[in-house]
Amino acid sequence: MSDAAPDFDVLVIGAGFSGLYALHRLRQSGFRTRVLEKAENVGGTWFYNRYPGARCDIESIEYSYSFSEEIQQDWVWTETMPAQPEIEAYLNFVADRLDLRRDIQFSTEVVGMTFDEQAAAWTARTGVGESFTAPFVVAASGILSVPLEPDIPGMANFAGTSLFTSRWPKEGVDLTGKRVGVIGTGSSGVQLIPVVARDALQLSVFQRSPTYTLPWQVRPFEPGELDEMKARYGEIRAAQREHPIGAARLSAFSVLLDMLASPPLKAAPREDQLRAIDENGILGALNWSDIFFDIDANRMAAKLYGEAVARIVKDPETAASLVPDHPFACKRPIIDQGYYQTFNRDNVTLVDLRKSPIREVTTTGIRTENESHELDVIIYATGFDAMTGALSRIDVRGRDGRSLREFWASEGPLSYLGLAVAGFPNLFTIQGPGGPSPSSNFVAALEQHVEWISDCLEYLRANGIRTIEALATAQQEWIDHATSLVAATVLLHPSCNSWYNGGNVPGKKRMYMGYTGGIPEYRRRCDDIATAGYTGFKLA
Ligand code: NA7
Repeated sequence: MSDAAPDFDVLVIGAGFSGLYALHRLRQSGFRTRVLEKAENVGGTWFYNRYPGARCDIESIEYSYSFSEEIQQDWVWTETMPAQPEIEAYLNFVADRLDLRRDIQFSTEVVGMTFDEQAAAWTARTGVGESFTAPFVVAASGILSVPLEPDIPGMANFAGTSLFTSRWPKEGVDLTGKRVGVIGTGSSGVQLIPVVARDALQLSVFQRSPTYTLPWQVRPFEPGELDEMKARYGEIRAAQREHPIGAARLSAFSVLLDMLASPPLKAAPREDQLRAIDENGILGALNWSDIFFDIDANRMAAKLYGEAVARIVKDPETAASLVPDHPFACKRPIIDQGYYQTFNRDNVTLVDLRKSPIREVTTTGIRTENESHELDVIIYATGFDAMTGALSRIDVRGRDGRSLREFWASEGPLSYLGLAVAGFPNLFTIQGPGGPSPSSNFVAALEQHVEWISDCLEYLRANGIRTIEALATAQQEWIDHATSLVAATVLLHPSCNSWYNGGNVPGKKRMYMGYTGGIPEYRRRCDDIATAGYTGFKLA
């Protein structure tokens, strides 16, 4: 780097939910800020994941920014839980309302970032050879933004249309009359499958791991309902702020909290168990407190879950294939609208890959061990390299040229508070590993991070401090603490391959990557650290 003054005070990577608020807040604090965004528009995850059925699992009035009374009053949500097009439109509305676009450079992919210790500044390089310098970088690059492409032989040979849920074409895809195969039955697959089944001539669902999913009713707001809520938005936001998951209304996470307060399954007589599924179906099968801590209780719940599924899915073999064999709650909860009912349709077939794994993709479809499926379209709903994926795709070089990618690959996804990594000064991560976002309302979690980071930068500026860097000891203590919170739960069970623990990515070091102490407790800890002069960080 030359002796020239840096181009900006802060570079922000990504213009999704986190990057947009970071830009607004940092600009308000007087920092010259530039956002670099790979896509041609704002939205991040909600820009790319435009597959049919894509929807959030938190209510719209809570899955939205709380920092602007004007925005929360002026934006109109139409449904209890927002679908992708509405969230994308909301983020465009916010970008326009706050005049954010003038500081965002779109279609700009950051491929490398190097910290110059002498200049105490980062240089970010883009795919087309541009470079930008700034003392600080805020990585708002997303926790679920790097799609995982499966390594199935022959994928490139398929002569039909190959689609990824996480890169769905903007112009949409007409699946009417098509023979469609879907690979993947996580949240994306479960949302997509019922919608595709309505259009496709035939739908084959290629399922490697069955999933647990909670039936959910999403509905349009009644006339006047949203206005009534907006009139007491202060109250709603206050409740949200005090809630462990950052969302006080009904959500998949709040259902989990209710389960924790339920009676233990192991102590329940058979007639109570049956009554639970008689009265509450799938939810009744899982509504027991001990399943989070006791693997045997969890397995009992899985059996009961299978009984509840068998009451919906008519074909016994299909119903049996839909019963998961990993512990409930070790993956992020999923909610659905009519998932199991979809398997009663004549045009839908479940292909159980546990019985007959995929051997290859051919020019005309998918061949498993036992049979061939002729297809016009293959949809991959195969998940993400979560939490660390986005920054690992960039060649990030910190102190002494240390590579973040290599550090995380060899040591595991370590981070102090999910905010910073030792050896990488002046680099802040929004909801990095060890932060609360995997088990909470992401928008509530990111707002806290953005505010903490911008307050920190103001503190550094006011005190003439040039560098801030997490200490390795503090980082290890934090990760040990975060891990200790889940040690007694099924979250760490070896049979669980989840993006929560990196088990879904071949070769990734396994470690639980969230913080389950709740956002209020997390906020308190972060605030105490700041008040005490940023303990656990080295300031220079
Ligand atoms: P997930 O939840 O990671 O699900 C990915 C699915 O894809 C899962 O069923 C995987 O099976 C399956 N998968 C992945 N690779 C393969 C191959 N090679 N063959 C067959 N099946 C495969 O990702 P989602 O996008 O659905 O959801 C991610 C988050 O986004 C979700 O938690 C919400 O927070 C929003 P596996 O379980 O690995 O056997």
